[in-house]
Amino acid sequence: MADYRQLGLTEEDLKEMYRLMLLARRLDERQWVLNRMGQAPFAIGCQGHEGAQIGISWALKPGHDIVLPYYRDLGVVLRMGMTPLEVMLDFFAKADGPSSGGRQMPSHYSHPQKGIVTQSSTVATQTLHAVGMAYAAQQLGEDRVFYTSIGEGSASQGEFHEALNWAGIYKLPVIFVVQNNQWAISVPLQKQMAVDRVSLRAAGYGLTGVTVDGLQVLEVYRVAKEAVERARRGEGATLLEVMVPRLTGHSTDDDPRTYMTQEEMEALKERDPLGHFAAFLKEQGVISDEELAAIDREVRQEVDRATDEAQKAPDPKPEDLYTHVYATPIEL
Ligand SMILES: Cc1ncc(C[n+]2csc(CCOP(=O)(O)OP(=O)(O)O)c2C)c(N)n1
Repeated sequence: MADYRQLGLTEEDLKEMYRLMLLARRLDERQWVLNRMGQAPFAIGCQGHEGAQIGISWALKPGHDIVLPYYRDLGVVLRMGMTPLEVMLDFFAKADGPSSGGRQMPSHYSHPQKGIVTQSSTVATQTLHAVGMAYAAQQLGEDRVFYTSIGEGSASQGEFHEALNWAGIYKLPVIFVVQNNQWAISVPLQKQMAVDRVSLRAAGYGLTGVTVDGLQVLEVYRVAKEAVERARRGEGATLLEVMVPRLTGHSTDDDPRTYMTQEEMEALKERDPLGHFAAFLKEQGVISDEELAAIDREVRQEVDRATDEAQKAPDPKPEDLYTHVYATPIEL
């Protein structure tokens, strides 16, 4: 991996990056367990994508830049300042869930104060929203950067191509991230596109295109930092593809054993970014086994507290069912 000092990172930065990756993982694992216990209807996770998500979002300025994430972006929204409690309130569809007060599906993150814009369930539509917002920011003379992300399967959607085209014409400050885990539910990459890199498409729209291994967290950060700096200088958008493993099924409603072999699923575990990043930090003398264990203990406690508090929080009131749905209130 790249030399972290040359990238302007400190040991504290690296530890915080690791902690956020682990927090995303432990929250995600908890959501799957709660689903299997029958306490939540649906979970869709980030497991395997955490290194890519933290590497990229570390290059953004929380509180200033805007993210239009997709459902796997738990790491990104934590980096932007969403708390574990907020994540779990949303997960249980509670009244105080910041994303929608219990109206949206889980993992459709939204938090206006923290610069997080909700996605529609229709994949890739957020890429056009990012372009529209970036165009407005450009007209206003702001130096905000807009992050938006999708999976490689969603790169087949027309919206994505329209978004790239518009961003190219107007040199918009957008980072288009494609988290390439090779699968769109059960459809493999080869059935989605005739080239093996989504980033190749950048050339057709006049954008910079890069593919980077999501296991190499610092390399991901380096490339993202360059993209963010380019965007802030007014030099346009980047299509940044990160290669990641999907360590779970597509969602809790999916059974990957129907389309993947046991060997294929086992092999993916070799590409778990958490183990790789922990090993790198140890090798660099940044962290010890004791510190890693302490971070894990603290993160597990944080997840326990968030889960307990969110479970006890009030559900939305039935009389609020039609709020924001009809202009004229409906009598129930
Ligand atoms: C336009 C549209 N078509 C189909 C779906 C159903 N759907 C939800 S997620 C998904 C797969 C997306 O795969 P990919 O973009 O590769 O992302 P991944 O989940 O693998 O990270 C599909 C087909 C949808 N939500 N929207």
